[in-house]
Amino acid sequence: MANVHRNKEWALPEREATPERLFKNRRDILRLAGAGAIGAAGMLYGFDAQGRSADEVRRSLSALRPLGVSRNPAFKVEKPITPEVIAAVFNNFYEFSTRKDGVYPLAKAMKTDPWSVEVGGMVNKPRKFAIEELLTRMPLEERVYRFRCVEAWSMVVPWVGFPMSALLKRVDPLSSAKFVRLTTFFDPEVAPRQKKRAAFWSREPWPYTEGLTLAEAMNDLTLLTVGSYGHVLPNQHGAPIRLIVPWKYGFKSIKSIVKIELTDKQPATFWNTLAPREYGFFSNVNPKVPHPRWSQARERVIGSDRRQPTLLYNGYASQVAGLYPDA
Ligand SMILES: Nc1nc2c(c(=O)[nH]1)N[C@H]1C(S)=C(S)[C@@H](COP(=O)(O)O)O[C@H]1N2
Ligand SMILES: [Mo]
Repeated sequence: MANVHRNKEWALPEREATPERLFKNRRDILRLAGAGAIGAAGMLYGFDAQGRSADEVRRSLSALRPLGVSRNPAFKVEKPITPEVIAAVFNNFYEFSTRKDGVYPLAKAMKTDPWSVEVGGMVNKPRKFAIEELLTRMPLEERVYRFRCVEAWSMVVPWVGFPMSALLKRVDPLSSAKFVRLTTFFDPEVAPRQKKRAAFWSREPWPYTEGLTLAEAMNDLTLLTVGSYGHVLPNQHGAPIRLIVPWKYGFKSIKSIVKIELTDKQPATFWNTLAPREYGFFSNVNPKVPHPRWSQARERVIGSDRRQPTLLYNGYASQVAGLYPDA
C-alpha cells in the first residue's frame, strides 16, 4: 500500500517498493522472469537483503498441496503470467510488514489449519464453513486474472477459487441485504503490526476489513480464492482463503478471511477509514482518475522492465460496466 502519511512509520517510499531491489541485480530478475529459469536448479541466485535465496522460496512453494483444478479458458490474459517466485516475495500484507519483501518470512508464522469462515448477518441461513468443506464442495476452477495495485503496478496471476456468488447462495441473503463486509483474522501474537491497535495513538483500524455491494459480490468475476499457481495459497498471498476482485485496486482483495457479513449499510473499510480521500469504497481501476498523489494512467509490470497503459476496470469493462450505469 502506498504511503498515506509520509512521516508515519509505515509510510513506504515507492522507490523501495520495487521487486528490483529484492534482487542483486537486473540480470537476476531477468533470469527469474525468464520461463526457462523457473524450476531449473542452479539458475537462480540469492536475491534479498536478508540473504534468503530464490531456491528457498521455490522450495517452500513446491511444498504446498497441489489442487489439481483445471483452468477455465474463459478467463485468460494476453500478457505473460508473472513468475511465481516474484509474486511470492512482492506482497502487501500490512499485518506483517509494510515492506514487500518483509511479508514472506513473517507470514510463515500463520496457522491456517484449522480455519473456518463465518457467513452471517442479513441471511436466512447463517453458517460457519470449515476451509476443508470449501475446498472439497465448492466449484473450484483456475482463472488467470490481471491484478492491479493502487500503487500503479500490475501482475498476472493464475488463481484457484470459486465465485463468491456460490457461497452467498448457500446462506440465502435477505432481500434487504445490500452490502457484504469481509474481515481478516485478528491475532497480534502472529501478526505483529496488529499490536498497534492497542496503542491509543494508532489510527490503524485492525482487523483489516473490506466491502462490496451485494451486486459486486454476486458478479461472476468476484472470486473467493483458495489457491494460486496450481496449489493452495502460500501464507503471504492470504492463505487459506482470500478475495480477488480483479476490476478493483488490489487493496479490495482482502486476505485470510474469517468472516463475511451481509448488511444494509455501506461498511467501513480499513483503507477508506485511514485515508478516505485516497482510497474510496468503490476504487474501480480507472486510468483517468488519478490517485491524489500520482497518476493511474500507466502501470509497472512486475517481473519485467515494462510499463503499460492502465485499462478501464482493469480490462474487465464488458463484465462489470453494467454495475455502474452512472459512471
Ligand atoms: N488482510 C489484508 N489484505 C490485503 C492487504 C493487507 O495488507 N491485509 N493488502 C492488499 C493490497 S494493497 C494488495 S495489492 C493485495 C496484495 O496481494 P498479494 O500480496 O497476494 O499480491 O492484497 C490486499 N489484501
Ligand atoms: Mo495494493
